[in-house]
Amino acid sequence: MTAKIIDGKKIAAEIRAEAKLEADELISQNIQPCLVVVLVGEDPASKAYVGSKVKACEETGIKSIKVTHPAGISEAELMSEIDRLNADNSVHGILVQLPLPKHMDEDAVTERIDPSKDVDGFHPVNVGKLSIGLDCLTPCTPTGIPEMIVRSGIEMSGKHAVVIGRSNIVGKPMMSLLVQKGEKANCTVTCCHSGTKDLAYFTRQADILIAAIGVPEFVKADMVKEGATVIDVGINRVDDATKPRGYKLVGDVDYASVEPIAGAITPVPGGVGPMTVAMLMKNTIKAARMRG
Ligand code: L34
Repeated sequence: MTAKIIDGKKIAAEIRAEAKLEADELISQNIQPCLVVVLVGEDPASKAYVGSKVKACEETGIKSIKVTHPAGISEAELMSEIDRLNADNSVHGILVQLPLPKHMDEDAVTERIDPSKDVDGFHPVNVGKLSIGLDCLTPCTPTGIPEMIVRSGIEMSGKHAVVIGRSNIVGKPMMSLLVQKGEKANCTVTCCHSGTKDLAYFTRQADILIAAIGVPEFVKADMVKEGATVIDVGINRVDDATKPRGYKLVGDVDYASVEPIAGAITPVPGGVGPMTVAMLMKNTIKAARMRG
């Protein structure tokens, strides 16, 4: 059996097209959706991701403002910038690209953003709302995952979803989303992490296996049940002298060995990454609607 390849790039393009229609509608009501992306420092991966976000905004009709700061900016300066953006009624979404330089407290910065402009869904108010099933802004990466599964014709309701990883950005919000009622959720959910004993015992029971560990090619064929849907959240840059950029991107799943066993699988690149950016467009539109 060969797996169905879940084409994140294609599904992301569909979602951006939907977001464009919604943006056009808002613009016709004299609301110009506007996202501010704040980039601190020179991390090459962060620069690339922010670049994709700005490009997606252009395509979608969302106004984007990219604010860049040197790595040495003080936390106090960054905080006052966030305060200004919070107070600016023409700004609907604020995203501070992570990771931040070591001298900054990422939690404090995240909490400074007005929850109604928190298009990352990282603010504790949004985390809490998600966990009790209230409508809110939800983190882009995990929010894109049920979208890509369901749009690939795979049912989620009643399935056993196993998430590997418990980060605040992916693992934990993924658990909250999957356990909710609804067509794009309603799963039985297991969370595995570095403290899990006999990890493969759990992962082999997954109908839907979501790998968000941050270890290149961690998930091997013997950890996957035949026919499972495998979602690879990892984006690891691995040195490769044969590539023009000097590195290749690999996921947290050993694609070559897992693909023949899986029922469906997401590639890296071209899987979860582009969906993250597309869901950011949706969140920005949602934030613009909420505020007007
Ligand atoms: N605040 N920080 C904040 N919000 C986020 O949602 C993110 N994330 C993660 C890192 N920091 C963040 C992103 O935007 C990861 N991430 C992200 C965004 C886009 C892509 C990957 C990760 C992406 O477009 N990936 C492409 C390939 C990119 C490449 O060639 O390097 C892909 O096809 O997977």
